[in-house]
Amino acid sequence: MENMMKNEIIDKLENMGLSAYGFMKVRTLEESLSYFEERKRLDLTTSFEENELSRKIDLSYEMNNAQTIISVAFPYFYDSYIHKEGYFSLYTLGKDYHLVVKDHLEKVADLLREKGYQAKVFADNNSLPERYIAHVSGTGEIGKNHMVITENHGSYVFLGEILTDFIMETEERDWKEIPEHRICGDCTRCIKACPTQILGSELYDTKRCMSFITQSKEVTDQDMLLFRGRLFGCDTCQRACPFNQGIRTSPIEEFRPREYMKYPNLMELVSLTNEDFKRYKETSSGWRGKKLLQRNAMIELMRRGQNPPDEMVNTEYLRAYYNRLKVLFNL
Ligand code: B12
Ligand code: SF4
Ligand code: SF4
Repeated sequence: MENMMKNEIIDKLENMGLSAYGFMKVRTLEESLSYFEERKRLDLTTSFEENELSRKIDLSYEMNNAQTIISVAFPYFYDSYIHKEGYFSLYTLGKDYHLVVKDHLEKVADLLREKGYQAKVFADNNSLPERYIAHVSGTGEIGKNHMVITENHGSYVFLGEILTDFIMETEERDWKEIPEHRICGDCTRCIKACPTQILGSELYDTKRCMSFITQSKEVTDQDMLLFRGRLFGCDTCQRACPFNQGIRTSPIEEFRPREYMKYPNLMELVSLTNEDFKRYKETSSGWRGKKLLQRNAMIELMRRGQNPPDEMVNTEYLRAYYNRLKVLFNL
């Protein structure tokens, strides 16, 4: 019975084109507590992650009778094109991944529910340490850029999970292997490429990641100089990675890049209306709000020496950045 159910789950995932997945027993991650405490003590965390550590290490926090976690990687890569006049990170180009991952996982969870088991799905909307789970369950390996790298799709994958009360056999990897980053060997390309030079240690300042900085409401002048075309997110350490060269494209049609995301128009973005913003909200670039996209587009526009017309700079928030950018870029 146990194996039949597990095989059905595996068949379902494979039929959806998902080849990287794994299974892990639900438990308390005693081994992670001091690591997470040390990161907090050194002020290396962001407000985007779960900072209540008792939740983060308790894998049953989201479902108290859970026995097994199914970890699944969702490939999103179509191509690595960079638009010269400002670009969005590759993960934002298609439909919002939270919705896509959830939709796919619900179909798998239904198999369990049909047999009378409970199943709850998650995608980046939870306290679960998703990469840790992906490593232990065997979904992928952790690179020196801290990304989960999969065999067929490199690190251009999202992670999702199913928690269930169904007990499954698991083959778990030792968590002590994480800091060894064996998959990388002697390679240090991502460490060299990182614009803020935060990689190279297990204790690194995630607040200094350009992905976080481009998604922050307040940005310093010094950091605005580091955007260099980035409109939302950062892919530099992934673009540098040999495991992302020559990978297969995503089997998931919803992740196909939308034209307006692939070839953004900076003037259009600065003058975004609420109506226009709706189409960005459908992607993974919308969750921080309209004004953040306007600001990021304005940073790039002004870096290129162009002044947006006065009527475009129509909110106090944008006006404040406009004034700072004028000084920063001598316009
Ligand atoms: C907060 C967050 C961010 C922050 C901080 C990123 C970071 N490096 O931690 C910011 C905004 C900067 C960010 C950026 C990005 N993110 Co993000 N982010 C998250 C989030 C919500 C939490 C991550 C977290 O807890 N970070 C704290 C660090 C320390 O943990 P971690 O690296 O995730 O996992 C490690 C620890 O748990 C550690 N660990 C645990 N116990 C122990 C014990 C010991 C002894 C040791 C040594 C280690 C250890 O092992 C894990 C692997 O190293 C997750 C979703 C989730 N719920 O997990 C997505 C997530 C990690 N992000 C994701 C993505 C796609 C990105 C970006 C690529 C987006 C982009 N293009 O801009 C970048 C990548 C930047 C990078 N190189 O990491 C994906 C990653 C998929 C993958 N293939 O790995 C996730 C899993 C979301 C998802 N569901 O798909 N993100
Ligand atoms: S996403 Fe960018 S800033 Fe963040 S670690 Fe990678 S290269 Fe560095
Ligand atoms: S670029 Fe090199 S060091 Fe960095 S994750 Fe990829 S293989 Fe590892």
